[in-house]
Amino acid sequence: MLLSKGHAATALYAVYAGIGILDNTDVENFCEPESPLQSHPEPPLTLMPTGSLGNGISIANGVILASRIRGSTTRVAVVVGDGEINEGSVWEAIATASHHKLWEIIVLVDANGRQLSGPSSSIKNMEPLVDKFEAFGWRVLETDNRLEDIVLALKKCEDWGYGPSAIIVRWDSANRER
Ligand SMILES: Cc1ncc(C[n+]2csc(CCOP(=O)(O)OP(=O)(O)O)c2C)c(N)n1
Repeated sequence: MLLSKGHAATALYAVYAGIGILDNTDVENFCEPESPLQSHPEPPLTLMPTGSLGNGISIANGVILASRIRGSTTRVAVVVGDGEINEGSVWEAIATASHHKLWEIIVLVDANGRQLSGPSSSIKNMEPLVDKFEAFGWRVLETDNRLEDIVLALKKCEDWGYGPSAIIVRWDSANRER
């Protein structure tokens, strides 16, 4: 799993605590000067720092291609923000994944309709997202942000097996700006 929107590091640290990589004391020291838990994920605890937005899909592409060269298979899920995808580098990576038919990648777009300084639609509107991903040769699913629905969508992507998949995670029906 790759958290491309690194500013959501607290969610990542909660997962680390849940799977036993951290204990609760570590989590309580969040952002203290000597803590390994800073506002963006950092090595050595997290292999790849992602505080600078727009890099996660490229990193996942590299991980998958390197695995293929080694003769193994690595599946990578990447969480990106709907503000983050304003970055041009995201779309270069999306084109690269379809060129190499990277069926091993699943991108989850956290389409919460908000970013740092306001509504994503007024800062730089990237809708219609489904059409855009499909134009790049991706298979796209849309779901709401309930955990069980996201898990269901991930399972559907696992069965796909041909090229890259994206899941647009909508935060409410009003957010479907198509
Ligand atoms: C390359 C880069 N540019 C700008 C920023 C500053 N920045 C931090 S969060 C953010 C908004 C991200 O919005 P979104 O991806 O929608 O995430 P959300 O606010 O929904 O968590 C920006 C622009 C950054 N971290 N990296």
